[in-house]
Amino acid sequence: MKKLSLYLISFASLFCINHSFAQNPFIRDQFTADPSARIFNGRIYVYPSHDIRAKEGMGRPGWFCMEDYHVFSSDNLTDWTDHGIIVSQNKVNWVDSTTYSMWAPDCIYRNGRYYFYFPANSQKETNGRKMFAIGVAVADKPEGQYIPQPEPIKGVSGIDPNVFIDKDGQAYLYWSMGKIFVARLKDNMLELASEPQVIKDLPEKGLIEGPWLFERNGIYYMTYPHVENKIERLEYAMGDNPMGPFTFTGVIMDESPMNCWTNHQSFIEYKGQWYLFYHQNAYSPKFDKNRSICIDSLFFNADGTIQKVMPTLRGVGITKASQKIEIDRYSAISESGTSVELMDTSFTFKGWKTMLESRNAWIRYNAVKFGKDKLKSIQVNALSQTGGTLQIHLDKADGPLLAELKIPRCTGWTIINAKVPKIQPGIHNLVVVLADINPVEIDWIRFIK
Ligand code: FUB
Repeated sequence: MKKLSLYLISFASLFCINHSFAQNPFIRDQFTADPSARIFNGRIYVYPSHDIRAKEGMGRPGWFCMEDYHVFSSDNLTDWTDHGIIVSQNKVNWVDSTTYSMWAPDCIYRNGRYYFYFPANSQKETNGRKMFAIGVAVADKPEGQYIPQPEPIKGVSGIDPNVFIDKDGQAYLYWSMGKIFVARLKDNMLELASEPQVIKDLPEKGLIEGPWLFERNGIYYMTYPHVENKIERLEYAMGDNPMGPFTFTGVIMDESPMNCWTNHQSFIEYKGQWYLFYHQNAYSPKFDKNRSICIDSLFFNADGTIQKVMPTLRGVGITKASQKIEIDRYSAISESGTSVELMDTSFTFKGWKTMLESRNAWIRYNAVKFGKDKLKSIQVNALSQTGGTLQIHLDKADGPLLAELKIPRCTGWTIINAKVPKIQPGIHNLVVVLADINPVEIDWIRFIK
C-alpha cells in the first residue's frame, strides 16, 4: 500500500510540477499569455496560451510560437500549481502542427464536463489559405485529461474563443477575426445553434480581438483589446443582452508601458473581490511575442462602470513572511535612489533585483502575513561592493524598526541574518531602507523561525 501511494505521489509530481507566486508576472518559469481565468469548485483555474522561443522550422520567424497549453490553479491567488500540458498541437487531428498557432483559449463547465476551446490553423485550406478554426477538447476535471474533438466547430473561422453561459442556461460563443462575432451554442457545447453575427457598435477603426464577456448585476460587459493608437489597450462596452447591442464605455487598461503590442483579458470575482487577468512582456522586454500573465484587483463604480486598472508589480494575494519575499515586485519606492533590474538579461526567469543607491532610498512591499509562530530572525540575500547598511521597517519607512543589517563588502550574493523582535500576527507591509550612502543590491528577504 505504502509503495503504491509513494508511486502515486511521484507520478502526480511529474504532472503537478511547479509553484509560482502571485507577484506580477505570477507564472515565473515559462512564458504565458492570454489568460482565461475561471472558478471551478471554489478554485481558480487559469488557461493561458503558452509562448515559446521559436527555433528554426517552428512556424513563422519573429512571430508567435505556441504548440501546447498548460493549466494553472490556485485557491489563494498566491500559490499556483502548474498541472502541465493539457492539449498539444500534435495530438489534435485537424491542426496544422507546422504552424505553432495555438492562440488564446478558454474553458467552461457544463453538465459535469469541462469544455476547452482553442484556436489553431487548420490543415484544410480555404481559398488557398490556412485559416484559423476553433476546436474543443472535453474533460471531466478542470485539469484534464482533455480529449480533443476530431473536427473544429463548424461555421466558425477565427481566433480567441470565449464562452459565456447566461442565467437562463443559454451558452454563447464569442470569437474574433478583425471584428468580434457571437453565436449561440447548442446544449452539447460543440455546435453552433445560430448563425454567427458581428457585434455592432464597437470602435470601427483599429484591430479588435480577444472578446471576453461577463455579467454583473444584470449588466453584460463586452471587453476586448483594441488598437486605438499604436498598440492594444483593454476597453469595454456595456449592454443588457449577451448578443448586444453594447455601448462603448471606456478603457480598462491603457497601452503597455513596456510596449507589448498585445494584451488580453479575463475577469473573475473571487471571495468578494473582482480581479483582472492580463499579460505583458516583463520576461522578454525585447521581444513582445514572449509574454507573461499578471493579475490586479478590479473595482466598479456605483453605476457599474469599471475603474481603470494600473498594472502593478506587486500583483495580488498575501505573501507568507517565511517565504522568499521578492521585494523588487514592490508596492511603492522612494522618489529617487531605488531601481529594479533583471538579475540576468540572458536568463530572465532568474527574476529581478532591487538596487538601493542613496541614503534613505526605500522600497515597500505590501501584504505580508505574519502568523502566530515566533519568528526569530530575518535573512536578506544581498550584494554590496562597498558594504552598506539596510534597515527593515514595519508598515512604513518610519514605522517600527525590525532589524538593521550590515551588508559586508562582497562580490557575490551573500545571505545576512539579523534578529527580529516579536511581530504582531497579521498582515503587514515591509519597508527596506538604505541607512547609509553605500549602495546595496537585494535579491530577496525572508523571516526564519
Ligand atoms: O496569443 C496570440 C494572440 O495574441 C491572441 O490570440 C490575441 O488575443 C493576442 O493576445
